[in-house]
Amino acid sequence: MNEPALVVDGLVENPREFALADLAGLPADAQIEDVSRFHSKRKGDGVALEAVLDRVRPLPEANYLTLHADRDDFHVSIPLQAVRAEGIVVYRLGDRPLGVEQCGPFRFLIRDPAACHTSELDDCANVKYLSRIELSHRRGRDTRPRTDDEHAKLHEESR
Ligand SMILES: Nc1nc2c(c(=O)[nH]1)N[C@H]1C(S)=C(S)[C@@H](COP(=O)(O)O)O[C@H]1N2
Ligand SMILES: [Mo]
Repeated sequence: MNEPALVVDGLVENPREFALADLAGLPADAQIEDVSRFHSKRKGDGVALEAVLDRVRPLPEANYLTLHADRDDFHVSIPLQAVRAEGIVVYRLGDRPLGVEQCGPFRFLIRDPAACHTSELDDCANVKYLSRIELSHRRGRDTRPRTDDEHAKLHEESR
């Protein structure tokens, strides 16, 4: 089986993929151990989004960051400036990649998310099964549910 890797591309100087060892090799001060400290239901270790962005170097015209989950075709697009310091990429549980049970191989988390559909940085932006982060000039695809009804439907489907 191929090792999972997170693609980071679009309006960046250095588009690339990050496997577990690449993320684990980012600076110690960017590592966020044990995300269950933020939310008891979420497990594993992560790294600050900012450290990932430092490696790919967004171009000055990059205004939006889009989180893609190919597995279930879920997408979230947020203004780059709003998310840059708030995002965490969870990438391992112990010394193994996150499994699908942990919403892996990568899970995006916002440090302090607002309630669903109340802000750009809401719970809905905590993208599971993250496969790609794309930088762009204009807002990218965003399939977040916008109403309580849409939420109810989405949670029904993912059961
Ligand atoms: N890939 C993917 N990520 C997703 C969703 C989804 O349907 N697919 N739902 C979002 C919504 S609407 C919410 S509120 C949170 C719920 O995260 P939790 O199950 O960890 O509480 O995940 C978000 N991330
Ligand atoms: Mo949500």
